[in-house]
Amino acid sequence: MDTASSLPRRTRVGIVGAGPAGLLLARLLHGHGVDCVVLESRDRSYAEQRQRAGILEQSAVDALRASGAGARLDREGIAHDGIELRFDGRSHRVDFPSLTGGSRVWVYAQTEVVKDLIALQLAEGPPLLFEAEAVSVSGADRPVIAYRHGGTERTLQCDYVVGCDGFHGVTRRSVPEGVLRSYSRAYPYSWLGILADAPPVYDELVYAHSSRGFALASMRSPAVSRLYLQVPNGEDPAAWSDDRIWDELDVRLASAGSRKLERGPITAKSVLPMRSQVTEPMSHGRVFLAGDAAHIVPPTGAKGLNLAAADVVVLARAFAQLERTGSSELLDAYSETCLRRVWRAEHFSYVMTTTLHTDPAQSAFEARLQLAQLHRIADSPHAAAEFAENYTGHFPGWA
Ligand code: RFL
Ligand code: PHB
Repeated sequence: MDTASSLPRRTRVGIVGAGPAGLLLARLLHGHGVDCVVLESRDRSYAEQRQRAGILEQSAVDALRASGAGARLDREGIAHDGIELRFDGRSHRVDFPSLTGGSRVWVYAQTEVVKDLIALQLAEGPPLLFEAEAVSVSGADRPVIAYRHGGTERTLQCDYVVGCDGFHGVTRRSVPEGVLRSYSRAYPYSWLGILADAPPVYDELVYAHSSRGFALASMRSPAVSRLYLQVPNGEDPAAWSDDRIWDELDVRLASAGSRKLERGPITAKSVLPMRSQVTEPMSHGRVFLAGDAAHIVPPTGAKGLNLAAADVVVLARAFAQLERTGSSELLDAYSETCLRRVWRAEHFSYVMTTTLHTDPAQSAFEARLQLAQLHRIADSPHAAAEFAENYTGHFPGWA
């Protein structure tokens, strides 16, 4: 694939970006016999190492299995039947299966999802080019991707293009001005995220509201913890020594009778800003947007990767219908179909974020409202079921 003559010049579906959305879409299209090519601006190891999401909904797990990339996930993924909310000196467990009729989520890192999909794709196809940066997508009816590879600018003629190139990607920016609407919100805080070689002490994820700010205890494996602290926007990670991080986590995660974290070497430390953003519609002519290229959520609800998977499942089904029957009915409905789930997740992520974090400008009254909302989830099975359906992505009656 790397000599100039063997580079693809045309394809049915050109996919920009080899994050989870682009890779999963490529595998699903391949399974349906739809020809496609994936262009990724970074190299393989960068794409595989980027630390991000950790929680998969059942529907994302099902899609990964359908793509052929479910074997290691089935061996190493950890099923979680609930999460713990800590606030106001108490701790409350939300039990997913009993509240949703059997739903649960899976802890399996995005890095591993991406590794599994890349390995499969390099072994079985479709073509995947690393260090191939799309510089523009032109023409809505017969789109052409211009990209840079090996120091040369090349083109890929496509019947369709799917921009899976994340929030900063080029596909959305290539759509003529005035076609797309954008809705967004910034938040007055960020997350300091760490990875530590320390066994998680809690069996499930712990989301903690505290007057000092939000904290989250998550995990990557039985030996590796993933932990987050709310910090001010623009915070320098260097201002946080390892001891300061562990001490602050202990204070914010403390609740009556809870265990202290086990400490270990911190192997990664970064500050992540938060935003909500939705682009509508998620298509223009034969150019489609999927995953973070179309929408961003703050990480609190663990929805970003799951929304990306949900988008490409809809798209793959639509392309399969087009290929099989010539009908573009599902493709024409793509944006509308996806936006329903997108806005549901936007709302949940927003509510969860604003309920659990301390806004530096918030009044004492607003802080009491946050606690009232958290007590409601703890006290009412209806409120808890609403939370559990959203968290697991299980919505009765939805296709
Ligand atoms: P990605 O993963 O950003 O991949 C986009 C890919 O496109 C490439 N690219 C280009 N390639 C070619 N030409 C160009 N011009 C290109 N421009 C960009 C990029 O190099 C990259 O490889 O988007 P995708 O595939 O839509 O996937 C979205 C998810 O990565 C994202 O939503 C999640 O990580 C969000 N998220 C979480 N989601 C969950 O479902 N559960 C979680 O627990 C969860 N935790 C998180 C998260 C995101 C976080 N951060 C970093 C904000 C935790 C954190 C801390
Ligand atoms: C993670 O493990 O990285 C993670 C888990 C849950 C979230 C966000 C991130 O809500």
